[in-house]
Amino acid sequence: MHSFVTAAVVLTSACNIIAAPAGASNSLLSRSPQEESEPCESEAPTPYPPPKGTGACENPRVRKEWRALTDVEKKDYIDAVLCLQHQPAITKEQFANNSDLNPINRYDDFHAVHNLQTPNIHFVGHFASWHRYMMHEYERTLRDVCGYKGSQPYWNWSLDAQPNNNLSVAIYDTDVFSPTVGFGGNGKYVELPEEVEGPFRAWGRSGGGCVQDGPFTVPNFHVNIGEKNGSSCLRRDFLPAVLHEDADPKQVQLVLDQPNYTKFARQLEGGPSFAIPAIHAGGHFGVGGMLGQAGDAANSPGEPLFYMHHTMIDYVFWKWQQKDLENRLTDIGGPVHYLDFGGENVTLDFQIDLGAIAPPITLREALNTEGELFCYTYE
Ligand SMILES: [Cu+2]
Repeated sequence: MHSFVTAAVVLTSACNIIAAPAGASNSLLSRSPQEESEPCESEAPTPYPPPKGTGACENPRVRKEWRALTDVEKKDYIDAVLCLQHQPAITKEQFANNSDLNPINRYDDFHAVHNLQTPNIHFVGHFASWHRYMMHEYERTLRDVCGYKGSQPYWNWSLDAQPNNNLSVAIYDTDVFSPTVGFGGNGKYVELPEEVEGPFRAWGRSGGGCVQDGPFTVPNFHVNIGEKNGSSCLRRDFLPAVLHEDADPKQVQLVLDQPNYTKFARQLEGGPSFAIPAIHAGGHFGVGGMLGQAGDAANSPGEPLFYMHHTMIDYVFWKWQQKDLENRLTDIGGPVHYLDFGGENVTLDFQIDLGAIAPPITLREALNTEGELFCYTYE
């Protein structure tokens, strides 16, 4: 048993989102969390999550695709995300001596921890498990801290991909990007500053500035990590060509067809070059392009869609495991260090952690979505 178990404190719901006043528009855009959320009374933040489950995962929570949620469920989720920005950070101490990362609120915690660990959690054998753990803790925080009753949803981009029509913007014309029942749309178009280099200059980027509509505009939502001036707006820079190509159902199938974990992980993440499509890259660059947070490896959690995208990645991971669960609950491999294929490999005892958000767990624990630690499934 881990030592953190005894130190854990169970949080009760601390943040009650009050219903919009009579006559208010249904639009999330018109809502101001400052006015309508009860200031989420902060209890002493707990450094660690509640104890692990008592052993059996009897009623796994079901994670669903965004469009399978009712409009009320969609709104509950988005309200809970906004609520995180009104809760005090629990990682302040962890970053006390790090002048680059100043988490202010509970949303920033995840962004800051991801930023710090970026060199150690991408293009490694524990990439999928680390992000699985992050999604789990984000979901748990939405529920425990912000009173969210549902499960973490995902965005299945492959439902909308048109790889043969890859400049079409229809992939963004869904409830996921709706200003009223989704995450809002593109950023305002801005010219690319000359000094910005990257592989996507010629791919038809279309935004780059602050998001214009939906719930995550200023002043309702701020990005407080990884910004030159401390705090900024959420930016998006839709790049349909890359999203269509990477979100192609054939790409998903290619990942699912891999015979062992090491091959699965390589196919999932692709390479650091973007010449070859990879499903993980699509959600990032299709939304963040060159100037949006989603396209920045370290700072992509500044984009609320990051969690929808990475839960989709986890869904693919889960689906791959389900094809041969008996073996795949213990199949792991891939490098300990960034791109160090051929070097030391991770094992089931390898540990991952989320800094001050959550304690170390082993990959053995992370591989099981219906075990002692995680208890969820997908539909
Ligand atoms: Cu990441």
